[in-house]
Amino acid sequence: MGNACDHDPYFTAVTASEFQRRHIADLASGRCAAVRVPDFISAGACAEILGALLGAPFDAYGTARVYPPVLRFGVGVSDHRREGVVADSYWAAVDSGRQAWRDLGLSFDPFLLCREGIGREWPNKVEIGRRGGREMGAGVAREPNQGFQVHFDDALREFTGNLLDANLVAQFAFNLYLSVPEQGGETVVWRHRWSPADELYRLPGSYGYRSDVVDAAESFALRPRVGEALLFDPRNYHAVLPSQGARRIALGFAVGLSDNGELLTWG
Ligand SMILES: O=C(O)CCC(=O)C(=O)O
Ligand SMILES: [Fe+2]
Repeated sequence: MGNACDHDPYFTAVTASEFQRRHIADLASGRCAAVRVPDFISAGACAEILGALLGAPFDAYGTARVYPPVLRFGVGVSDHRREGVVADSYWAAVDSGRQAWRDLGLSFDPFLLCREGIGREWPNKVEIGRRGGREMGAGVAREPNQGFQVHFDDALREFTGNLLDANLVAQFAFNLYLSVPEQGGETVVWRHRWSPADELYRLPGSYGYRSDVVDAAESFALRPRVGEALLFDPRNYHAVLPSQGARRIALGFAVGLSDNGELLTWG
C-alpha cells in the first residue's frame, strides 16, 4: 500500500450483503476492483459441497504451465488452450467433468446456486456461456495451497477471436471459498494491467509473471472466509499467497458481460 495520496479511490474492494446490480456495474466500469459477499451461501450448503469435495479425486493443472501446482476438481478451459484456440479435448473433458460433479451426489447444483446469487438483481440472463453453440464448463473447484503466481486473466488476450458466442465488454473472476487455511492464502490484487513490456517479466512457459512486474503498484490483500464469494476484475494482476493449515478450496469460474447485458460464465 502506498501513501494516502497514492490511493486511487476507485481501486477498492467493496463488501456487500449481496451482489446488487450496481456492484456489477461498478466492477464493469472500473469504479471498484472487487466485491466480496460474506455468507454468500448457507453454512449448510457450504458444508455439503466441501464434505463431498474432501473425498473427491483432485488433479493438478498442467504443471509445466501452473507451477507451483494447483489442484482442481472439474475442467478448466486454460488446460485446453492451444495457440489461442480451444482444443477439441476440452469438450470431452467438459462432459466428464459434469459427470464427476454429478457423481458427488450433491442435493443441488453448486454452480447454479452461484449463478443465481450473482443474478439476484441482475436485469438479464446469468447463464453458462456457449462456444459454437456448445455449453462451456460450469466451473471448477481449485486448491492453490502453494499459491497462484502473479498473473492476470483476460479471455480477449488468451484466445483468438471470441471465446464465447458473444462479444464480451467486461470480465470478472468469481470465487466461492469453501475451506480456508489458518495462515496465508490471501488473494492480492494490484492496480496494474498488462502492458507489452510486462512480457519481460513472464516466467518461462508459465501462466505467471515475476512479482516485480507489479512492483510499485497499489494493491490490496483479501483474506478469504468460508462461505464468502468474491467477484473481481481479473485484468488487474493478482496472486494467491502460499498457505499453511487447512486446504484452501474454492469454487471458481469466469464471468463475462456481453454487449447485450447477459452475464455468461465458463470454467
Ligand atoms: O483463489 C483466488 O482467490 C483467486 C484465484 C484466481 O486467480 C482467479 O480467480 O482468477
Ligand atoms: Fe486468476
